[in-house]
Amino acid sequence: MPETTAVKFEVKYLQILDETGKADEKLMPKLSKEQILRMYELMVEGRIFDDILFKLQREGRVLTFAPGKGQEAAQVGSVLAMEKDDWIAPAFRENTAFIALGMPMDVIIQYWGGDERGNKMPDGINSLPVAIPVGGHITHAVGMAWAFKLQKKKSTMVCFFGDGASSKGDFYEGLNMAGVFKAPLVAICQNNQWAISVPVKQQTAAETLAQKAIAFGFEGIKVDGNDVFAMYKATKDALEKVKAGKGPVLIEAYTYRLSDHTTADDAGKYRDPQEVEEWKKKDPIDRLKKYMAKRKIWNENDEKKLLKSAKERVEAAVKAFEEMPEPKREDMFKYVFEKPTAQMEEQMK
Ligand SMILES: Cc1ncc(C[n+]2csc(CCOP(=O)(O)OP(=O)(O)O)c2C)c(N)n1
Ligand SMILES: [Mg+2]
Repeated sequence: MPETTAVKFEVKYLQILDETGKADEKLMPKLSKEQILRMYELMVEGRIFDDILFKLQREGRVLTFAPGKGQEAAQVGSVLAMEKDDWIAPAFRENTAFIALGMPMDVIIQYWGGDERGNKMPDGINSLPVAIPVGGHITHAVGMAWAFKLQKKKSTMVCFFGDGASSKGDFYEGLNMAGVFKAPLVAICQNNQWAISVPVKQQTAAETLAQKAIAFGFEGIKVDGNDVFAMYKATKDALEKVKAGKGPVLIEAYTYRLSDHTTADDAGKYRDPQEVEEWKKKDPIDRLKKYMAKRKIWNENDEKKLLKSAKERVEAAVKAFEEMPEPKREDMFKYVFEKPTAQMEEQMK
């Protein structure tokens, strides 16, 4: 029997800003000088936040913390491409996305300080709470996106999750449904190469995570996740497509977790230090800085000023967090069920 091709697919890859700080002008999205500076400021602020929170945990001033070092471009680029009515569904490593979304840093720290009130989004912050169960929030995000469609709202869900989450049933169930119902969803898989100590090669035999979208019947694109311009453009294009009713988009942000999984982990036990060194050369912040220096819109004096002011902002947020009134002990029983069970009443007493 002669073989013919049933159907052919391709997965595109997008990089605009390379490791040397050179941008492909043909692909460059329209961004003002101010917007580019804002991207840089947010990425630097995210990194400083990360460094300070890591140290706070070591001093016992916050609980286990999940650092996002290395993933700043993936988060800032995508959040800045969003519009006012759009929503995010974060996993647990999206602190820089929160900062870019305008969430007050003391509230973010409150969450990591073990105070559940830090998971209550302030007015105007369109985000679901932090989702620790890996991949579980994908189905919620799809449900919400579908609801937006049924309610004829302009909003879109932007759902962040990791390479590890792509092995979960929630990922397949959620994205399959999103495809069938053409839910307004942009799914951003931050492939940071590791799920705690499990490398991405053990998550999938597929060449890319982006190509999984093909089986769901929508577009998947692989993007250099350490390139803030590419992440911005890919997200903006995806949002436009999704809002035009053309179905969801899956973006694989190809990036790297430069730090430990959390403060409870020691990545040195399972990762080759050489691999980390190679990825440091692709640092998203360094390459944007090189680009800005080339364009003469940034100098060492600007850098000094930013490092100082960003540190001051984070430190002020830490102080505000530490001065917050402590949560009431009984609150942990109050909001689990509509009415506490008899057993919970007894425990509370
Ligand atoms: C359902 C579930 N299983 C296991 C865990 C423990 N756990 C926390 S993070 C993680 C790995 C997640 O990897 P990935 O999705 O790649 O995200 P990353 O941590 O790299 O950002 C695991 C297994 C969990 N939180 N939830
Ligand atoms: Mg991962």
